[in-house]
Amino acid sequence: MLKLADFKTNEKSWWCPGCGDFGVLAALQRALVDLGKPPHEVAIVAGIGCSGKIGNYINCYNFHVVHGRTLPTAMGLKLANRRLTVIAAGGDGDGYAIGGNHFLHAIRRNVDITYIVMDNQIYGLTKGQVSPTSGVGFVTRSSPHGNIERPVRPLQLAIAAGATFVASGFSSDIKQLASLIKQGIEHKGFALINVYSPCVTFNKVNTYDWFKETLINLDEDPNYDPTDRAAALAKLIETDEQVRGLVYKAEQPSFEELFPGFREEPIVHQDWTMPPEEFEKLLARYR
Ligand SMILES: Cc1ncc(C[n+]2csc(CCOP(=O)(O)OP(=O)(O)O)c2C)c(N)n1
Ligand code: SF4
Repeated sequence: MLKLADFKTNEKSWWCPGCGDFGVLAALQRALVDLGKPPHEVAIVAGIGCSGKIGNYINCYNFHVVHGRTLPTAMGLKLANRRLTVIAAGGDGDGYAIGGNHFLHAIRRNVDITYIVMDNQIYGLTKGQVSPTSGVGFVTRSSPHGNIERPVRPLQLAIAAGATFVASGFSSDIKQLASLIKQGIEHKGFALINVYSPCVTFNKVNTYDWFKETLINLDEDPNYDPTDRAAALAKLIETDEQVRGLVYKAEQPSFEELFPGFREEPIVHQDWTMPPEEFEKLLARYR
């Protein structure tokens, strides 16, 4: 039987006391224990940012990749060995600014990975600049007169781009977040879990108390139907994405199921060796 301790490392935490990312780490570890996934069957691909440190604190395969490149790396891993549970994780800057284009295409491809974005509406690691999810008027070190750009709305963007699983978590509700992560991992295809994860050092506006007051819990609304795409979009527009819970879910074939080369054994278990003379012939065709 797996225990939480199986997913812990001895690495000293680099996060500020009170950082929302602690809750995300705890929820992810809880979800993996509950799903009975042993550490050697799990890989986490983490981006650059405070949030990207999460991979150091969880005992499984960990790839700390170049800023904004979590999703291509995670998709490559999954396609090479689809027996792995692959989690991509990073910040709102990592995912929606420099990695924004990959975000759209990962959704479109529907590779079976789970993407956890720790959304603190600011750049934490680089000490408090505006991020793509920062609100209008937000005063930061890079916007001293208030942010004039309208924010990206990741949940609406994901649904509009064809996402098959979209959830919104809050890092101080570890129970709900662990449940959403579990559902995301169990979902066949790309699963986005955007988590409101306060940066207590640089963001004094979007605090724990602020989220507690504003977030509407969709999981507690008996009239909310997460399989209704139009209703999900309408709810996100109406609430300006101040929601938590399962937002939208649809069944669609995943990329691996559709692509003939991946239907058999995972690539890492297939024999790809080629006799040297055949390899030379192949090379000659391209000279
Ligand atoms: C190619 C590249 N551009 C810029 C940076 C600088 N940089 C490091 S982390 C980061 C943004 C961090 O914000 P976010 O992704 O929201 O993560 P957080 O630290 O808030 O968790 C930036 C711009 C970098 N490391 N690499
Ligand atoms: S700077 Fe912000 S995001 Fe980074 S560890 Fe500290 S509280 Fe967390």
